[in-house]
Order: sequence, then C-alpha cells, then structure tokens
Amino acid sequence: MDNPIARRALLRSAYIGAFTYLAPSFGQNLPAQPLAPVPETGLIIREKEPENLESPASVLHTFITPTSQFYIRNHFKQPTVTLNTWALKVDGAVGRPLEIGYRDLVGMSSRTQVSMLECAGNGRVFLIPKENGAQWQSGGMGNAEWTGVPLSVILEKAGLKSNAVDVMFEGADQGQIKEDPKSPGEIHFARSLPVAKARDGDVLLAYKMNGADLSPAHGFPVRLIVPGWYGMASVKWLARVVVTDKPFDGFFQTLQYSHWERPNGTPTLLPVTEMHVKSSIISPMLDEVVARNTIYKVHGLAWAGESGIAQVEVSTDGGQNWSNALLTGPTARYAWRQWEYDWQPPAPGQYTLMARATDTRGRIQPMERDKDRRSYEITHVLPIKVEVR
Ligand SMILES: Nc1nc2c(c(=O)[nH]1)N[C@H]1C(S)=C(S)[C@@H](COP(=O)(O)O)O[C@H]1N2
Ligand SMILES: [Mo]
Repeated sequence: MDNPIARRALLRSAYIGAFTYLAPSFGQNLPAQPLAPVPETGLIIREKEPENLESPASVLHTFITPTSQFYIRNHFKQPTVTLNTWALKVDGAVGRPLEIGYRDLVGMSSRTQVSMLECAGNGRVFLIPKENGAQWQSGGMGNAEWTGVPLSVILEKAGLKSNAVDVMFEGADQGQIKEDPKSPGEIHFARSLPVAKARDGDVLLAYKMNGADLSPAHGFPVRLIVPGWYGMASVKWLARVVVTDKPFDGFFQTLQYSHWERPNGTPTLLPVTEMHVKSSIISPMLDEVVARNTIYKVHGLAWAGESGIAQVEVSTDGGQNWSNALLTGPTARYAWRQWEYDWQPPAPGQYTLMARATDTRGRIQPMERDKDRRSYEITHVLPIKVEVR
C-alpha cells in the first residue's frame, strides 16, 4: 500500500481489530460489553470458561494463521492429556481392534497439508434475530499446515467390517451442557464421519500444526483434521475411534451442529458437514473510515469446502453492480484463497461493500439467510458499511 492515508487507515483498523471492541452500526445484536483481548496474542475472548477465543481481523491478512493467533473453540474445559498413558483405541465394527501409542503413530509415514478450519457458528453475531451460541464475528476461522497420519491407513489396519456405516471420534474432554437442549449428564465431545469420507485419504490424525507439536488448546497430542468440513468435525484430544454399524446420532450432530434438510419436502434434522462457498471481507472493517481520492485495496478471503474458488465478485454499491476481484496468494485444496480489489470511491459518503464467491462446482454465495441452517453455516452475503471522508 503506497498511499500514506490509506496505510494509516489500515493500521488503525488493524489496531482496533486487535485491541478494542468496535460497535458496528449493522447487526444491533452485537454484545454490549467491550471484549478484552488476550494479552500477547490479541485473540478476542468470546467465552472464558470454556475457552472460546476469536482471531481478530488483523491476523486474517496472512495465508497461514500463526498458531498463537488461531481461534480456539472449546465446548468443555481443556483436558490434560499425558503422553505416557495416551493411546488411540480403535474398535467397533472392525476385524482387528487396535491400540496405537503416540510413538507408533509418529513413527508411521506422515502427510503434511494446508487446510482451514471454520467454526460452523462463525459470523453468528450477524444473524437477525439473534441466535444462541458463542457470538463470533468473522474470526472463528484459521488456515494452518497440519502433519499427521491419514486416517485411511489406520482404518485399513483395523479392517472395516462390511456392515460399517460411520466412524465415531471421541475427545478426551468431557462435561455437561446445562442450557437447553441439555446433555444427558456428562458427555465427551464426539462426532462421526460416514465411512466414505473417513477413508478418502485426506482426513488426518494430526500431531503437528504449523510445524510444531500440537498445542494443548488445539488438541495435543493428536486431533482429527477433516478438510473441507466445518470445524466441529475435527475432533481434538482424540481418545477413541469407534466404527459403528448404525448412523451415529450423538449430541454434537443432533441437538447441536445439525440443520434441516427437506428430502421429499419433509424437514429432517441432519448433521452439519461440508463447508459451503463463502467469502469474507477482511478490510475494510465495518464502519471503517476510508480516505477519499485514493485507491483502497479491499482484502478478503474465500473458500468452498471440498471445492476450489472459481471467482469472487465485489460490489461497492450495496449489491447493484458487481466486479471481479483478483484472486491472489497461494492455492491449496482445502485452504482459503486470498483476494483483493482496488476500489476508487467516486465521492465522499456512505458505501456498502459486499463480496460474493462462486466455487468450481458452480455454487454461488446466497444473498439471503437460509433459516433451515438454524444458527450454523452463516454464508449469505454480509454488507460492510463504510464511510468515505
Ligand atoms: N474434543 C473436542 N474437539 C473439538 C471441539 C471440542 O470442543 N472438543 N470443538 C470443535 C469445534 S466446534 C471447532 S470449530 C474446532 C476448533 O478447533 P480449534 O480450537 O483448534 O480452532 O474444534 C472442534 N473439535
Ligand atoms: Mo465450531
């Protein structure tokens, strides 16, 4: 950015994003209290116990999110897992139940791949009317490099029986959900994958994040990484894998992280799975003041689950006219794609910026919120109001 005024505006927005709470005019249901960031990392506290921390917009300008600034989404108190006693148990509908120690796992041939995680509730604060759950703005997501053993290799070793339907993953964390809908007493965090996704070779039993051992907050010693799916599928502090001969209907894919689908017109509650096509404007931020007579570089991110991004369009007039953004930065399947757009505001005044992505399957980001998604999968186009002065 070669314009000093624009640069100052960007620095200012980065500073605000990291250290204070900015009350936007849009989405009046934003929390009223200032949210103190965690010192050092600048992560925004959404909930203290269990720890739920959001990445500020200022860290979403890089392709890889540094681990210390990667959002944290916990449902229960972070468990303490000791390496000496840790072992991954694999049983259920398998020919050879297994118990794999950490050394055994790390000694196997590994794969490294970049993939992003986005919480299915990311952007919830923008929903009108307000929905229950952690009030994430746009930073409930991050992009990291993961190293681990493909799950398919372990399932191959265990030998799936022909009646295998789902593979269930249980974390070492446990607790009780006390608000409605309540959990049946203490439960572990658990999710499942259909056998086909579990065996596709891209799902990892990850033990490294961005080149270092997993941190306790991100699932030490081993977590699942399910690329292309919303974050809830990537079970942290993995303790047990059970292959089931019936669909798994646990708490976190029925009472939470589920949505309505309408096969044959009948509403049916099904688990939230793959990420939809989405783009997010990272700068300017809501209510940012943009200098007139300059070219402002609008920055954003776009992603589409298991698909790639084909195109991102930007509107600076509330959705009447759209122009192509420039896709920039590295490309990797399952990673987000960076984009930018040079905007020359024609005159001082209020403007509404929007971004809309299309994926390689031809899916386009919707303009309207789909209520069947309950409080999850927030991908409709969000207006970013700014003022040009
Ligand atoms: N064991 C366990 N795994 C979990 C969770 C959890 O609470 N417990 N939260 C899930 C959700 S909802 C998300 S969005 C991602 C967040 O991963 P992160 O905290 O590493 O960013 O972890 C998932 N895996
Ligand atoms: Mo999540």
